[in-house]
Amino acid sequence: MKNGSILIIYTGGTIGMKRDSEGVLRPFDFNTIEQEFPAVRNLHVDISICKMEAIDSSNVTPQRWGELAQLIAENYHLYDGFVVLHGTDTMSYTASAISFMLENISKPVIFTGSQIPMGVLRTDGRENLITAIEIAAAKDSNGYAIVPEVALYFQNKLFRANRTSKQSAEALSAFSSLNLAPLAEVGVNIKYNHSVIIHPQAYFEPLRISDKLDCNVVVLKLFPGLSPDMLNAVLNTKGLRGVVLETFGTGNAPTADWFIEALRSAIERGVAIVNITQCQGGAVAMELYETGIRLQNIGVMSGYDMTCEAAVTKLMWLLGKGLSGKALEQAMSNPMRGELSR
Ligand code: ASN
Repeated sequence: MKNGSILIIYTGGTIGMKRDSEGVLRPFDFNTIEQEFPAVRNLHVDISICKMEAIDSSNVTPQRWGELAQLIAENYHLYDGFVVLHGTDTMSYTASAISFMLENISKPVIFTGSQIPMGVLRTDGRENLITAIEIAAAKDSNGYAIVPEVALYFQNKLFRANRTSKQSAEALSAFSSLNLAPLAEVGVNIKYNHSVIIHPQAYFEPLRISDKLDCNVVVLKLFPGLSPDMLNAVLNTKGLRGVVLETFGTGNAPTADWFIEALRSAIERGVAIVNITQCQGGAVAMELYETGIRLQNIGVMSGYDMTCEAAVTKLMWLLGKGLSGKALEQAMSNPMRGELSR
């Protein structure tokens, strides 16, 4: 008997790449993945495969996130879970965006990929794919999905997708989730961390997608030496609606008047500014230092412990829903998909 049905959605990335005659990694025809990797057929899970145009994930666009969300929604009633094969470079962005765009999710959507191409003997893609399928199909004794979330599986760890960042271009443990414990750790057994996994309030609510994103947002990373001209050039970008400001430490920034005035004037023009830390772990706490209090006083919103990937996709999503002012600030500062701790 089969243990469930899974749709694997292949979007490209190293997991589906081979070297061409010049040694350059290029996407290969998806149909060969089954020849490369027949073991997927031997799992006790009904597996269907669906292919989007294979791209290097550095070419991903918000429009593609919409297409992926639509694809999951169209197939949602047909499968017990989904595995999305995606390039690692922007996987955390895509997976974060999808976590916001899918509303009322009660089935697993597990992103994975690899650092070493599937066509290479020492590939990490094999284990990542097999375990991602197993997790996507896993059910509890009542028949409910064990991980009814958008998650990311890589190198023995399952993370909440919108808590992850790509941390290494070299290590096989390419992703980190420094502000949230893994949803599962994989050794001889798969050990689920049940207290961290989010369950839907109602299991049988239909899935809805909200795929309208407002992309008039920018990520601005502070560094000593940022000039007034550069800052103003960014903040005066035509049509700008939101800024994810990557600040120092616990949300600190220069107190210079030119800096504060530039931000204040952007906020007055209706630009939402969200403060996240450029540290990999920890959270924004603007009340701690004068260098944070000045931001708080002019209406910069706290992004708490959100990753940059979560903050930028959440901001696109909320602006796309038409939120602004206090409603935007409230939604930004509350966990909508477990993306921040408060
Ligand atoms: N450049 C690849 C991608 O993100 C990297 C990978 O998948 N490991 O598509």
